[in-house]
Formats: sequence, C-alpha cells, structure tokens
Amino acid sequence: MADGHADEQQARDALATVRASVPPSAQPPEEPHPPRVGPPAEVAGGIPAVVSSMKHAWGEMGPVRGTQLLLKVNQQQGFDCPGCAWPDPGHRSVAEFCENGAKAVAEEGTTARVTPDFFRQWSVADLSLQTDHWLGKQGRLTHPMVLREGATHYAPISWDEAFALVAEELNALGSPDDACFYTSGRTSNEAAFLYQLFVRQFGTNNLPDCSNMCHESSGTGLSETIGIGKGTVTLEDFNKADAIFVIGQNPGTNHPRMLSSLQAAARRGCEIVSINPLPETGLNRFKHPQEVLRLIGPGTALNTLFLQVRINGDVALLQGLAKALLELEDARPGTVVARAFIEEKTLGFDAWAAHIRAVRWEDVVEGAGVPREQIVAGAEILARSERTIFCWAMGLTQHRNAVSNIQEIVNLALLRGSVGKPGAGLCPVRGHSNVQGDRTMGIWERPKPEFLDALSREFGFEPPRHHGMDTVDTLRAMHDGRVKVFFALGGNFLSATPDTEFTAEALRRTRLTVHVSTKLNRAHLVHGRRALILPCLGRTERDVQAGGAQFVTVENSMGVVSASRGAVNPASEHLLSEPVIVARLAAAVLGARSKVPWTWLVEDYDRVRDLISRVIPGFQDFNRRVREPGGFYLPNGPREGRFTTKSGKAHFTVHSLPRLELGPGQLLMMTIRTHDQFNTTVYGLDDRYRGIRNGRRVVLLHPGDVKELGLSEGQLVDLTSHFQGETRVARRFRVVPYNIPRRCAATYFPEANVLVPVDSFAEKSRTPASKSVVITVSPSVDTPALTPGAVS
Ligand SMILES: Nc1nc2c(c(=O)[nH]1)N[C@H]1C(S)=C(S)[C@@H](COP(=O)(O)OP(=O)(O)OC[C@H]3O[C@@H](n4cnc5c(=O)[nH]c(N)nc54)[C@H](O)[C@@H]3O)O[C@H]1N2
Ligand SMILES: Nc1nc2c(c(=O)[nH]1)N[C@H]1C(S)=C(S)[C@@H](COP(=O)(O)OP(=O)(O)OC[C@H]3O[C@@H](n4cnc5c(=O)[nH]c(N)nc54)[C@H](O)[C@@H]3O)O[C@H]1N2
Ligand SMILES: [Mo]
Repeated sequence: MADGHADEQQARDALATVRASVPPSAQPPEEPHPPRVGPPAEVAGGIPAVVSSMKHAWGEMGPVRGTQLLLKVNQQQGFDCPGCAWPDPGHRSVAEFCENGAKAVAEEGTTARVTPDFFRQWSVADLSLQTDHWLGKQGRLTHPMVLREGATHYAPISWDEAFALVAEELNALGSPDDACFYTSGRTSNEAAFLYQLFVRQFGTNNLPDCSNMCHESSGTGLSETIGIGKGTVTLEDFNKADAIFVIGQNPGTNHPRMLSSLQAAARRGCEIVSINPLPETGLNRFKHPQEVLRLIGPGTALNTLFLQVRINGDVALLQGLAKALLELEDARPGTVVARAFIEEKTLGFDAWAAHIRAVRWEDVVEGAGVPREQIVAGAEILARSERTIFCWAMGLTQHRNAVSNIQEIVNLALLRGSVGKPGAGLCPVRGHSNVQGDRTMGIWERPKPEFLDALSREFGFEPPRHHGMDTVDTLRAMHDGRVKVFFALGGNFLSATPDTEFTAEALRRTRLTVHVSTKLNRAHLVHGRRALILPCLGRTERDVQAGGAQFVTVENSMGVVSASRGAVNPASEHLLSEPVIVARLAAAVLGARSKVPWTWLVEDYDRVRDLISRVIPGFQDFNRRVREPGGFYLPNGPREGRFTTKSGKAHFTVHSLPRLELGPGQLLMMTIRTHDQFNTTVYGLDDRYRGIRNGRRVVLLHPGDVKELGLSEGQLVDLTSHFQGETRVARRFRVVPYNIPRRCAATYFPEANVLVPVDSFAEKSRTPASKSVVITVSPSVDTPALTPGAVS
C-alpha cells in the first residue's frame, strides 16, 4: 500500500518534471468527445433564451445575487452591461438585458474565487493544460500575483511591490518605445483617459488595442469617406427606417438586444436584408424573451431577403447592388440616384458610376456567389426605401480588403442619399461595451496632432509625436525582441491575436508581461521572464474611494455617453479599480517627472472627468451632462448632414474586385463566435442556434465539399492554412456538414487563431484577416500531440 503511494508520487513528480521542461501551452487542449450535432434552431430568443439566462445567472451567482444584479443591468441607476455595445432604449423595461448579457454578468458576478491558495496548488504549466472554459469557471481573481523569474507558480505580492516592479522594468528600458500598452474595450472612459495620459508622459504612443482586431477597418473606411470614424445613426432611426441591411453580423448571438429593434421595425413593415454566408438564426425569426406572453408561437419573421454571399464576396455583391441600382435609374430616370444630395454633398460620383457600369455581371455573380436575380431583388428594396440603415460587424472588417468593404457600403448609402437624415445612415455595430469610448479618450497608436496639442496645453509636457505600434506591429516587435515590456489593461492578448504560436513566442521573449484582469485566462499562462496579474473591480461592483461612491462612464455604439454604477460588493477586498491601478502605476513609474496629481485625481472621478472635459471635444460640462438621465450624445457632423472630411464633402471611392485564387482542395475559412462565448471567454460548450452542442473544435463545411474532399460527417481532421509559402496546422477538428456556400469553411475563434497568419491583415487598417484564411482539410494523423497546433 505504502509502496503504491510512493510509486504514485514518483510518477506525479516525473510528470511534473516533464511538464516543467515544456513551456505552458498557448492553445486549449483537444476535446475528448465529439460534439452533438442537430438541426440549427429556427427561432432565436423565446423560452430557451430565458432558461439559459437563468441557468447562467443563478448557477454562477445564486438566485438572490443573480436576480439583484440582473435587475441593475442597463438601468439609469445601474451599470452598463459588460456585454456588447448596443445602446439602451430611452424607455427602458425593468429587465433590460438579453441572454448573452446575463451570461456576461454571471461570468463577472460569479461567487467562485481564484485565490493565492489556488495558485499554490496549480503550476502555470498545469493550468495551461486546462480548457479556456475551465479557466474561466475557476472564478474571480482576488489578489495581485507575481510569477518570479524561473518560478513555476504564481505567488501573492503587495500592490506597492507590484507597482515598483513594473516601474523598475519600465524605467530600465533604453527607450519608452520598448514597451507596449494594450487595452481591451471594457475599460471605462476615466481609466482609458488616465492610461493614455500616463503612457504618453512615459514617452510612447505604443497603444495597441482590441479595436485594431475589430472595427479598425470601419474607422479607417469611414474617416476617409465621411470624415468621422464612427456610425451616423441613433437608436431612434431604427423606428423610422424603410429598410435595414445587416451585413456580416450575427446579432442573434452577439447583439441580441438589436433583435428587439429589428423586430419592432419588421412589425411596422420595414424590410430587412441580411448578407451572410450563414443563415444565422436571429435573422430568420425572433421571439422577444421579455414578451413573456408571446413566447409561444412562431415568432416574428425578420428577414425579407437573405443573400447568401460567399466569404469575402461582399465587394462584388455591393458593387452588384450598385450596378443594379444604376440600371434601375436608367429604366426609371430620376427615381433612384439622389441627384441633389450627390451634387451638393459629395465628390467623385461620376468616376465611381463609370467604374460600376464597367464592372461585368459575370464577375459580380462569380465573386459574390449570389445569382443576379437575387442581387436585383436587393437593389429593388434599396430603390423603394427612402431611408435605409446599413449595419455591419466582423464579417466585413476582418478581410484583406476590409476597408473596401466598408467604403462600398458608403458608396451605396451616398447613391441613395441615405446618410444624415432621420431613419437612415451607417451603423458599424461595435463589440466591446466601451471600445468606442476608449478611442474617444485617446487610446490610439496614431493620435491626431490636435489631440496631442490639447494634452500638451493641459498637462504641460511634450507628448511623443511619432506614431506608435498597433497590435500586429506589437506582435512582430516582441517577437524580434524590440519590445521588452507588455502591459495589458484587460483582454486576452494571447488568444485574441492571430497566429497563436507566434504570439506565444513573442510574449515569452519579453522581460515582463502584466495583465490587469478580472478573470484568469490563457494570457496569464504564456508569459515573459517575469509576470504580474493585477486583479481589478468589474463593472458590476461598487467602487468606493476617498471621495465616496464612484461611477464611471462609457460610450455606446451610437455615440451616447452615460454613467455606469456598480451594484454589488467587490469580489475581494484586495481589488483596486482600473482608474486607481493606472494612477498608482503612473505615480510609481513617473515619480517627480510628472506634475499630474495622480492619486488625488482618483479619489473622486469627477476630477478625472473635469480634465476630460478640458481636453476632448464634445465633453464640455461633462460632470453635469452625464448625470442627466440617459447621458448625452457626442457631436457627429455626418449625422446632421455635415461631412467632416477636409473637402467638407463625402467621397465616393472606387475599388477593384478582390481576386482570390483558391488552389485545388483549398477553402476560404472564417473564424466566428459561438452562442456561448464572449470573445475568448468561453461560457459554455454549446452553439445552440447552429445546433452544435458540447464541442468547439469543429469545422463547418458544405455537404458537397465534404463529399468532394472524401471526408465524412464527424470525422477528425487537421486544418492547414496556407499563406505566402508558409503553413500552419490546427489538429483534430470534427467535420460538420452545414448550410454554407461551396468552398467556404467556418471554425470558432479562438481555437482556430493558430491558423491566422500574423502577416495577413487588411490594407490600411491592418486588422488581422481572421475571416479570410485559406485552408486545406485532411484526415487527422493519429499522433496525439501535447499541443494541438504548430507552425512549420
Ligand atoms: N455574446 C457575445 N456578444 C458579443 C461578442 C461575443 O463574443 N459574444 N463579441 C463582441 C465583439 S468584441 C464584437 S466585435 C461583436 C462581433 O459580432 P459579429 O461580427 O456578429 O461576430 P462574429 O461571430 O465574428 O460574426 C461575424 C458574422 O459575419 C459572418 N461573416 C463572416 N465572413 C463574412 C463575409 O465575408 N461576408 C459576410 N457578409 N459575412 C461574413 C459570419 O457568418 C457571422 O454571422 O460582438 C460583440 N458581442
Ligand atoms: N480569429 C479571430 N480572432 C479575433 C476575432 C475574430 O472574430 N476571430 N475577433 C477580434 C475582436 S472583434 C476583438 S474585440 C478581440 C478581443 O480581444 P480582447 O478584448 O483582448 O479579449 P477578450 O476575450 O474580450 O478579453 C477577455 C478578458 O478580459 C478580462 N476582463 C473582463 N472584464 C474586465 C474588466 O472589466 N476589466 C479588466 N481589466 N479586464 C476584464 C478578463 O480577464 C477576460 O479573461 O479579439 C479579436 N480576435
Ligand atoms: Mo470586437
């Protein structure tokens, strides 16, 4: 018996030694079981959504805390939902949240805790062998933790020591540009403003953010053509539109509250067109989970027309819509082209129209993968709609030619005069709940000179003028050893970025990685020579400082700035708020070099907001206006019909059709979200609307391609991506035949990020092309590897 124990212990020690010699895994482990696959859901929302909300909320938080928190989501005296950036209606219901908002709240509000004791039990290497789902389920981080050089386990550290450690590393750098400061879009305006101020006083513009991987292409495309990198519509416009186009977006999963707006619009006769390679459930039929009495029954039909575009076929499709509109104008002169608007407010129409007329229908149909009659049907909807809203998300922004995608939408909107009038306009639907606000606060590697001038005037220092690094630059620079300190205010840089193994190596080559986080994630496990985890308060929690209870502010997808107040006690007494972490860090790093009274500022966030009001346009009288119910709108020229480009006009732009030659057996793959995740946070293993349960390592293929490639349903396959002569492999995915266009494939983010080449990104915006990955699929070679992917 005793011998048995000794053997077992010996075996465990041996295993630990083996593991210690292998670096922590950058990728989640393979899945032991195949997923269960059934038919996709026909209706979004309804009773299953209510059940799922309660399951997550009560499961993580218990019925009392769960209900208490859910009743405060998006209420005027409550907190902004930590889920997506969809705006709140003026007249709010008691329960202003959706199924996935409930999951986001439950994820943060959970009663589980990751304590120093937990870190004593688990080595970093062992944690890395767990799934992302498991890591998240361990609960909220409670103490600042350090991983010292050569250590196998994180150990507790005091806040003062932690800040001193960061200061020591930062102040030892040869140049401030040897550090990068990442932000994820949940950070409040107050924290973001202080953060960029600190980073610029430190001396760099190296402020990569999640936006680089998200709506950067929208910002770039819109700034060039209409003069502002944001959308032009308000929520009110959804009540007035005649047609709404939803392009490359899956609102049923990622912006469920948007379905309420679409439902109301559909009920009053607004036509809804969706352009997507997948027939996403939310866009077919929807039952509002809060209209309890209507939950039984067929739900509201939302879609008028579904154009099943092939992946990255949008430039062709949008040009086809424009071409059909010009042909309709020829047939019925004076009824389609918004002549007066175009003459008064735009430039470049003639050249653009000539280009569109010259484009051949064969090329449009081939490029889009949609028959001409269907494109004409879409154009007819546009032609009869006086007020059209164009919505889009990641299906358009994450391609090589993403900026062209956005600018083709602008062309269509301008052609119909559908910008700057009620019920019409451009609507990039943002992801993270404050990603737009972070940019407004100056989180940007390419700040405008006017912004830097304002900082210089207010704070009496000379900010660096040369541009900093974005996300892709940061990855390269860390990999080359040029960037030695990586600091992240939120997010999961390892798993959200492209090329997971490349990124992992980049992080491992740094001297220090620091993460300000609420929950444990894989980015904590793939680290520099030293690493810190700094645990912070979440949105849902009360934030009390010397000046009393504080609130923070956020900006939603439509440019409304509003307050967010936490509702429950913090997960641990050792947590600091993000503004306080940034202020104390700045004080520790900059010392006498900075005249900003950092710690005084965060005793009362009104003091921070006073500074914001003096530096950032549109924030005059910030403290008073943000206390008004519902907050306030930021100025937006194009919304009022005033284009804020240099010329004062909106620009038509000409784009050639993207050429992509797929070789024999090659497919174009998009990486998308399931219904049970928030980016890299995996709430559960089901993608309920698509009928895929209990598994994430799947590849969705057209049944015809499954057959042609000699594969079968449920088969284990390896995926290989091909880019400029390089290959990358992701192992052991299951084949799921699905309603997707030929030669297209879909996998889930972040499992498939290992396949996205670091150098494959959008022109101009430099957003990783994570929806345009060229792959081949082959039966799995049955060699169980420690890590499921590798670069060759
Ligand atoms: N519950 C939940 N909510 C979220 C998030 C989450 O992960 N979970 N993430 C948040 C964030 S940060 C963001 S940015 C948004 C993301 O919101 P979405 O952009 O909706 O997210 P994705 O899952 O990436 O879906 C992209 C959609 O585009 C389609 N698509 C892919 N390629 C193409 C293409 O080439 N052309 C066209 N026309 N369509 C294409 C896909 O089929 C899919 O329907 O959601 C935010 N809200
Ligand atoms: N292949 C592929 N890659 C993609 C995408 C894709 O569609 N396909 N989408 C891209 C997009 S759109 C985005 S936005 C990025 C997302 O990239 P990120 O924003 O970096 O990733 P998230 O998964 O949202 O970050 C989750 C972590 O944030 C921390 N967190 C949560 N709440 C808070 C908080 O209040 N404060 C702080 N400090 N930390 C908090 C938690 O520790 C959690 O583990 O990923 C991109 N990557
Ligand atoms: Mo995003």
